[in-house]
Amino acid sequence: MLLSRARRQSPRGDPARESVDDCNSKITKSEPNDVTPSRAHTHGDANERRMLSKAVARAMMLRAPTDGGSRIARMAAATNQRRNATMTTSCIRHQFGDDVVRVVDSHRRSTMSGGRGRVAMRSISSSSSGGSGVTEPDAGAATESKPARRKRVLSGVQPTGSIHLGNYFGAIKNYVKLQDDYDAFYCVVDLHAITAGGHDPAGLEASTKTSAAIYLAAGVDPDKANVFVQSHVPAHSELCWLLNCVAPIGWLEKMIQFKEKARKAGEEVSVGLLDYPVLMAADILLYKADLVPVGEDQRQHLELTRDIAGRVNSLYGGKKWKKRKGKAPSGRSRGGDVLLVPEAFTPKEGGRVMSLTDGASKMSKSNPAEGSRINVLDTPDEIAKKIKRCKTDAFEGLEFGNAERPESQNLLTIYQLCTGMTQEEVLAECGSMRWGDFKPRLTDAVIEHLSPIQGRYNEIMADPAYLEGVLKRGADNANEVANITLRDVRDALGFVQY
Ligand code: AQP
Repeated sequence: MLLSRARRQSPRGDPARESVDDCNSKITKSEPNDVTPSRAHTHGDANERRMLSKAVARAMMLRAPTDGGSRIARMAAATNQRRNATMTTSCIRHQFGDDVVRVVDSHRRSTMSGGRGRVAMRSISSSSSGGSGVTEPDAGAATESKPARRKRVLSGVQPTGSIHLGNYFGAIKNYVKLQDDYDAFYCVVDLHAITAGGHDPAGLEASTKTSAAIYLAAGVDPDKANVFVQSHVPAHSELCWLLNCVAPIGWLEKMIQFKEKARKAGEEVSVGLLDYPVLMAADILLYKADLVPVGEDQRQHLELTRDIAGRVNSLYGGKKWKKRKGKAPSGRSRGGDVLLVPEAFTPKEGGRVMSLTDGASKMSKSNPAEGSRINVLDTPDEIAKKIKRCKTDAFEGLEFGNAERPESQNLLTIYQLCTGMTQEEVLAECGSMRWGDFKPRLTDAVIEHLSPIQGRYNEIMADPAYLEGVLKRGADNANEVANITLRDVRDALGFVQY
């Protein structure tokens, strides 16, 4: 994992010690002492935390530099063990990487199975350690102590109004799927929300909190993923500026979303709207995201991100960077790519949920017609009314894949997504139905799918301290990762840094 690698190589003092201190202070900042049951569930009980922290200390000892000798490593580990009575698994993952989490898990398993927490160990060469006693796990305990970097995913929704089924199926639902296998960063992109110009400040504030709460209610787990607000990580704005000076304006003027929105905004169109894809590129590139879950509508922006990253790499990376010799601030040697070129991930179904009033345009927050979308927080009555009035056609039966029937395609797809059925199952059940029979069925399916999300949403919104804690913790982790990239970009571009 990038973060742990970078931290280990940090030129600033003892990196392992520093990481733990940072993590500790984060936890004391963002986790109040009066842990509510839901928070206790999220963060584990005190015993578990103590076990984890012992294992972290052990893992750190295994990782301690071999040139300092085992005594120093053991002392550092013992000190850190005391300091870390409150470390959580996600904190360990972010600070030390997956390999340490694996050692921790292994330690925990051995403790739980009645042992004294002993992980099978073998000595490493005393010639390299400068003495005996510095150990590392054997194949049974941590053979995977040098795994590949855990892949990272980043995505976000802008808080410009109510999150609708398009945002939910096109983006948020995939956040939940990806959080188990990826190092996940999910932000509420509030800086994007003001690009239309003349926004309502109270609305932005409310929508930012609502959007974050919907992420969590939909199943994003703050113990697995970092959930944060984009503007809480200033590196987004700074990297955007640096990329602005790299991206040719012609690239931005070609963006379809800009052209469409600029046409609507007329003379009032803001510079921010034109610059939106550069800010999006900064969002993604800061985290060295391997994968970006987006709906179809954002794929062009993702392509632009790839182009911008490539341009930075070719203008400032490679030999030019290497020639300046020495190390970048992250500890890596100068040279090679400055930024990682990401991949888009668009789900097969749900990548493009269409408007209820026009099956040929996408469901969108900015459509002035409220009846064109179903919001995740709509009441059953609102959902029923919207579906009752939605556009249909005069064809017999219902079908997928007929270009002349975009409404049939869209409404069947929403049904499929809400029920979890396959296309074949949907067709078998509904293919011969008339609209009048299908609409109530679709209404029930949407209400049933959204009702548990709405229940969890209400609980989260009733506990503002919890939401604040999640967002602060997420921002702390995000700042740490983002600043590593930003400092390297500044370095590659020749900015003086102390
Ligand atoms: N209709 C859609 N179908 C599938 N995915 C969609 N997304 C948006 N609309 C659909 C995906 O949701 C994520 C967040 O989008 P956003 O809020 O950042 O902005 P957007 O793409 O511009 O979406 P909206 O809701 O339609 O906003 P407005 O009206 O302001 O344009 C993205 O991953 C997007 O692909």
